[in-house]
Amino acid sequence: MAKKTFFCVDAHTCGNPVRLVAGGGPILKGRNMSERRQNFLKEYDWIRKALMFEPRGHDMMSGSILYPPSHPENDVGVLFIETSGCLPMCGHGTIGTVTIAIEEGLVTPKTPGILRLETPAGFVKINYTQEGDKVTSVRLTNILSYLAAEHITTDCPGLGELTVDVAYGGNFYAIVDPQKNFNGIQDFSAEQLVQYSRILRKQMNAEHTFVHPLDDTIRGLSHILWTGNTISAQATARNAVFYGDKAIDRSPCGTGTSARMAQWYAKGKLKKGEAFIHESYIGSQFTGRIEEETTIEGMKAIIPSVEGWARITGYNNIIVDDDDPYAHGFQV
Ligand code: PYC
Repeated sequence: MAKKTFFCVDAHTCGNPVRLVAGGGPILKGRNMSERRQNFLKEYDWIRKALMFEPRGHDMMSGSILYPPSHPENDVGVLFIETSGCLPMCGHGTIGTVTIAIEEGLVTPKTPGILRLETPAGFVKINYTQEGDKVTSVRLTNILSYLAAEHITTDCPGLGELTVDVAYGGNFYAIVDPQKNFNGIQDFSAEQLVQYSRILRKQMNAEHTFVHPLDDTIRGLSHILWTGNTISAQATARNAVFYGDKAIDRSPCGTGTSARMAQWYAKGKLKKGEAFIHESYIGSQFTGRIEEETTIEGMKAIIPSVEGWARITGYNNIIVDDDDPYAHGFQV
């Protein structure tokens, strides 16, 4: 009978969970985090399922595992685990992971206040601030983000015809702005958004192929970003990001914010340096900015930054015992 113990530090980033596996994670093969992600998916995906799904996790659960960097000038590598799979990049996951790693002394940065991170999607630079032992804010300068497709029309049962854009910010997002048949997320309950998102994602992935032009291991539309009226007068925009099978991100979603800034930039709605205050479904906020203007395969692209905060909620020694019929989690 095999019994494995994982020492986890739990936190939340602006309301969305982050479970950092600080002990018990597997040693992975691969020259970089992208190759290690493939190795994890092939040989160790049961760990993700056990720690993310019920009964040890829940629909919104999301986490990370730290690895030594593959390049000596960097500080650490991060693998993102989630109910939806192993994401190439996760913004709220990064903010939570950095907060935990610094506060708990899991990583010693070469330069205080800066962390050089390797993620499966590429290099991400972190600037963080501290007051005493507490990390008070984390700003990540994300991977290149771009608007991948515009005005895709699809018929969503229950909603009718929708016209959506697809943008990449570390994951591929279908961005559903107000339509002729509805005005935004304020018209729906969270349950309705989840239900429509599932259908829409399946349908769009069946009708179209979304592949990163420089890394074909990053493929498929994984998230749906719905937009709508803001709650706070200070916010630039609000979203409800769907992931996994039942989750609406409680944070404003870092890769979603990056994707949406890339969409706004391509449409001339956001300029380099302007603050983009993105509000989540529950009203928490990230501040985004376009740091650099660039191109990818002839398309307009940006290097965005996203800033937010996280808080540690507890320590968790999680046991996964083979004699438990639900050792590797379940979904209903
Ligand atoms: O913050 O990038 C993000 C994210 C992805 C899925 C949930 N949150």
